[in-house]
Amino acid sequence: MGSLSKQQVEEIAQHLENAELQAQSVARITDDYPNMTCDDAYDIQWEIRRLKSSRGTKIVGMKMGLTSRAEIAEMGLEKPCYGFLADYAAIPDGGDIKHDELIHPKVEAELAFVTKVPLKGPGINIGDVLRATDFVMPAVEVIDSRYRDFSFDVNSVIADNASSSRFVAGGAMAKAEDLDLKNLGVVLEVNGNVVQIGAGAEVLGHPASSIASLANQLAERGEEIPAGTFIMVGAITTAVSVKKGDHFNVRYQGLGSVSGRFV
Ligand code: OOG
Ligand code: MG
Repeated sequence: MGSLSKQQVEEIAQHLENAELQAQSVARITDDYPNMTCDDAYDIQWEIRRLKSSRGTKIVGMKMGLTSRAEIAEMGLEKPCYGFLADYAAIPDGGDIKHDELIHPKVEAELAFVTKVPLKGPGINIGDVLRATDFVMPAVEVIDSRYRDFSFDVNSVIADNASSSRFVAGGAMAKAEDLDLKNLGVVLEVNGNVVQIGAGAEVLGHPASSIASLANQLAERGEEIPAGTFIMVGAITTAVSVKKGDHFNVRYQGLGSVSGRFV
């Protein structure tokens, strides 16, 4: 159940989208709306999505966030959160990311699943996800909270489209059955230095469980994951702050690498 009026949802959505488009940080919205609920937060996120779509922006995928054990424990969460990917967020592998368009970006190593049939919750499990997966491929997410100092609580971050800002998909695709998704190792380098390492199990114990959670959460709003959806599962490494001039390269076990540069 939500506690905000339709008008409040629209105002907050506009406010957060302006912060994104102008690359200006704002205070956490829960400071002004302490009683807002998770449903309110998703109402705001879906309103931002509607605003963008109404201007012709295409939604090119979904992302999961707060999927690591550390984040779940730190924030006392029951489930991860989701957000959407806008067309302008896609950066080609090896491409340039304009730092000035962002507030305080961080990079995270992720994996993306691409579905071949619709996934409709409730009750979707890892097995359903693996059966519905066309292929898996590497992706690097650039997160950028619109909140001052990256300081947020779970409802603020959900409303802010789970800090989605840019993403780079690349490397090699593979069938899920040919990968050891839990053990799949990842090495994140910034400016040639290894700064984070991780394995797939960082994502809710198994990356496919993140997709199951997305299907089941979308079902609560009468939505499903359509066939052909690109979904980033959540961070395998801790997010690393980057500044203008930094370049990153992420090596994925058996799946090549993904790179990019902040200009
Ligand atoms: C929220 C988004 C986190 C992930 O992969 O866990 C996220 C944030 O920390 O800003 O994208
Ligand atoms: Mg992420």
